[in-house]
Amino acid sequence: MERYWNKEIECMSREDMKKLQDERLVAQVKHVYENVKYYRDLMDKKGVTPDDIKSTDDLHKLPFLTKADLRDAYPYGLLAKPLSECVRIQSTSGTTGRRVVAFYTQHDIDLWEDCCARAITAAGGTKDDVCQVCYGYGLFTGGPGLNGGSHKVGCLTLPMSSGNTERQIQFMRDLGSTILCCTPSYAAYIGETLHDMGYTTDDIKLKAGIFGAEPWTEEMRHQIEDLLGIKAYDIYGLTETSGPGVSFECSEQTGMHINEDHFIAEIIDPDTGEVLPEGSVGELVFTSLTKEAFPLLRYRTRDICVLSRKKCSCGRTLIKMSKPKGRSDDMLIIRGVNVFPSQIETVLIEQGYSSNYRIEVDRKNNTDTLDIYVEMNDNHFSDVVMEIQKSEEKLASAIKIMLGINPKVHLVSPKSITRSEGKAVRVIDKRKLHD
Ligand code: DLL
Repeated sequence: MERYWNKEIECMSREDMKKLQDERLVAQVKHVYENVKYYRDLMDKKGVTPDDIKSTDDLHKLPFLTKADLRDAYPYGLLAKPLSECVRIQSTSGTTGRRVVAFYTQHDIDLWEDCCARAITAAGGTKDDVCQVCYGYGLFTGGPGLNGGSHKVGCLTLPMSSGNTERQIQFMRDLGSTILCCTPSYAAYIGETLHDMGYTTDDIKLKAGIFGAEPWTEEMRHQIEDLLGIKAYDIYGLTETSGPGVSFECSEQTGMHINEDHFIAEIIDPDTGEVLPEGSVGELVFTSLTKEAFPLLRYRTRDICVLSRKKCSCGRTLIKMSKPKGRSDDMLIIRGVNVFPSQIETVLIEQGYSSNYRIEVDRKNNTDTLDIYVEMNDNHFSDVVMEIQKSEEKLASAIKIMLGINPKVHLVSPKSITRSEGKAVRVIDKRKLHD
């Protein structure tokens, strides 16, 4: 039986939802125009005033906000409430050269946690569950967001944070955790460690996992489900829009429902900025309707996906987004061909390898090179050089069929690729180092 955290909203008719969004958008644009000089200047430059925005049909008139704007306005330039009303910041790690600092009023935190409560409920969570949260705590939004959602639902919450994997498993066993929240790469690592410690899925009580914060394929979903004996649900969000819980999967698992009472999603052509019709692949843009302290309007996420209003068997009417293929800035262009790491992951898992791999791109003699390091597992393990070479060639040709370019595959010993406890870093583009 499908459970809802807020059935009235999650199953609201399209007509009523549009009315709610219209009202909220008009008020939000006014709030931002009056309180955020940076965005007011962008609107003035475009010749748009709050009076021009009468409903969501006028959304396209508003200027976009980009990561570059966030950098320009860092740290306080997009703040829409006095600091005295803000109670928290969260931030990205800044490893990709961008540090985003987001601000929250208490009301913002309540709404954010409510979105996470919807995700936990959609994954079957109730107050009888034991929810182990192994996303990082601290500045990263994963730990605090799911922690808050879990409290709201009334689960017994284990605020583990990431790391110390054997201890994670000990707690999981001792306390009978039923829901696991972490990145998919860490879930795979926990599953692998469980089996390495000599346990099976019969030794744990997990039933569901809520995994997100990084791209992961359907193939990886099945692998994690088998390793942990659970149903694995996707969850999406970004620091700029509060954190996890912007969208979440239901039992149908054909995309993530976007919490449309809080966020309007658009898909645009990343090159021209043109709004594309439903069903088109493009860049996801969010307008937050209810955030007080850090309300971004038409924020370009760089995430590439598709929106769909197809009727969902779970009963929710909220629009769905497909799994992001990866960010447009994650896409590699190798010898002129667009390559998403997720395409490589799909082939590896289909061919019976694990999700432990590393992609290295370089440029030698003016030609791009693509090296893929993959761990052998028990099925493929061999110390006969000829056999290893044969497996490498077989895998390389399967990847060539997917990508259209030839990689060099290197099979390496089991457990030789560093495991991830948070967001996995699987791509090393050495070309950037040379440029
Ligand atoms: O990763 C928030 C989050 C925490 C989401 C826990 C889900 C679970 P950031 O660190 O700001 O925030 O990174 C946001 O991560 O723009 C996507 O590119 C990527 N991302 C997040 N969730 C997914 C997902 C958090 N389910 C960026 N699938 C986003 C694919 C995801 N990519």
